[in-house]
Amino acid sequence: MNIPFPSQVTQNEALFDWVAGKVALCQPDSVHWCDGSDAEYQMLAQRMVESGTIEPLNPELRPNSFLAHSDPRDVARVEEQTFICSKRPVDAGPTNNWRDPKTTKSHLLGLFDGCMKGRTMYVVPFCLGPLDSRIARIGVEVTDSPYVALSMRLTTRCGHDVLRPLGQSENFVRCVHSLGLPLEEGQADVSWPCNPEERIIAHFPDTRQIWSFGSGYGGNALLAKKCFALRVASVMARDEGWMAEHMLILGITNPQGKKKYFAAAFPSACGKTNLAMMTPNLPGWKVECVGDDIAWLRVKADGRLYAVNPEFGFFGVAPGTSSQTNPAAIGTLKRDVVFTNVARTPEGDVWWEGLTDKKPPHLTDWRGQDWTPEGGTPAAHPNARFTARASQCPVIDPAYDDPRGVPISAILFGGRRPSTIPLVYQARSWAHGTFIGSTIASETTAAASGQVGQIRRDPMAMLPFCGYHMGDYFAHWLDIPESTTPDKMPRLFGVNWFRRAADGSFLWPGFGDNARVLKWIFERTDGQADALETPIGWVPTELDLSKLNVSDEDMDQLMTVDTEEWRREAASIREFYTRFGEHLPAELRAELDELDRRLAAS
Ligand code: OXD
Ligand code: MN
Repeated sequence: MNIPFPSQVTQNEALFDWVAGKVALCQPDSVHWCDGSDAEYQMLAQRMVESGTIEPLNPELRPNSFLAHSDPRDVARVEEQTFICSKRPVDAGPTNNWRDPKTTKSHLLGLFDGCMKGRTMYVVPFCLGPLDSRIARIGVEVTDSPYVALSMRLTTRCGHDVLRPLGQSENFVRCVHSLGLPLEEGQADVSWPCNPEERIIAHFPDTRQIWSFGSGYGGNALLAKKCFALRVASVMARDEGWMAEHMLILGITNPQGKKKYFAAAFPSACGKTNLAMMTPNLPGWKVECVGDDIAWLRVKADGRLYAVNPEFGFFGVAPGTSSQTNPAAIGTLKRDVVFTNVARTPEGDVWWEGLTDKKPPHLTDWRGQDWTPEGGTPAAHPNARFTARASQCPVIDPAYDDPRGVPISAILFGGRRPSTIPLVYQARSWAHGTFIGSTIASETTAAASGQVGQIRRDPMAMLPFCGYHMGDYFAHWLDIPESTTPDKMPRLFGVNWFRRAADGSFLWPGFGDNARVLKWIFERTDGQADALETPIGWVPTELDLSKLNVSDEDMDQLMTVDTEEWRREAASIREFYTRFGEHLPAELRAELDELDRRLAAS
């Protein structure tokens, strides 16, 4: 087998040996080493148009853009088939599925033996974080999916450019991915190859390896994203003293031109992309996007916490995105986009639920079937996605690719909570904020397979993404300020855009009006806006509600800290905390005891 090593760009023997080993194991018909060029992008797209995986959209409406329809069995992350293969079960902790590394590796070697027959192996070197930043880390993914290779091109810094900073280093995360459907001689391919019966996504945090088999969708297959930038990176961050978090990063400028950066952790499909690119409904305020999903953070020599976005593009949830809810996303999607599982219009453009107020009379749905509104089924899958370069976002922050990162003034924690949690409240300290982050809960969404709409606790929005024992992860959070002084650390806040009235309707308009909450946070980080102390933290005495149509009663309900509801909440947190046993840091138990005491006194 001729492996096209790019010897003109690198002589890295460890890399060549590793790739050669994977070629010998997977036995592809050919190997393509991705250089990251535009010509390569076109070649990959062309191959997939020919195989029926993607179809071109109308170039006049959506230039250089494509639509993929996945196999209906392969539409979301599969948490129950995702494993952390650390040495001992206790290293993975109670919130992860653990598997023994030795037996899992031999199972994988069996699955991967000959798994790429009849296909091309793509070798994708990629860099997470700006190329020359100290926090950046390199990975290499081998995959038999051109869809994955093309999506990696849109969402990471990848190709030959990455081989220079890698140099001769053996220090790269090894990512092995296969659709798990080899082709026998003469066997016809299907448009979305996958193998749901044998699906497995296995992480080996100790040896920094990721092996994924049987799925071609999103976080299961784009191994740079959830698998590396969160699960494996969280272990690296613990070992090296930094943080890998499921957070957006935004820049916010006030009417006087003062700029700050905030990070915010929300579970999947809770509006991170919308918040990160928001158009504020407050005159003179501006929001710019550094990242919409993942942040790597580290305390630097000046004592402040800095963040970079390890990614280089967006893999966003399409349904619900419109020029009302997220005009900047709509601007991002004008051209050079890969859509997956949205509907197609007769004119050759895309549509999804929420894109327009009125449903089109006739579409081809995400399953490729004729669709009319009367049929009552969704035209786009609820976890349908768009994949696009970050640089295309009309409000991309000028510092999004700055190797120095951006200094963070506030961190927000949120989730979908129909009751109990007020619109916004401020933690009393870093430890109290860590407590708030460790207890966030949310209604489950379509981003992962399983039941939608159940409330589950999702600490720091990392429940599916923390690569080690969650109790130790809490301890790591508590340790972060050790190298600095508390006044230099970001202030921490809880938020809830999703509180509902008795009739089930949302009390808060959300989207651009969330700027009113960001304004209060901005001013709090300057020690300015007024706040009232409650048993759960500081809440605003007032928000800027100019030109907003929300009744006083609704505002009261949004801000209410109901003692009875909170007693139940504290009891449920106490029960949740029992899962972590002796790994739960004493500081968090003390925070919970303090909350109980304050509630009893109120
Ligand atoms: C995502 C997710 O794709 O969180 O970002 O599921
Ligand atoms: Mn996410």
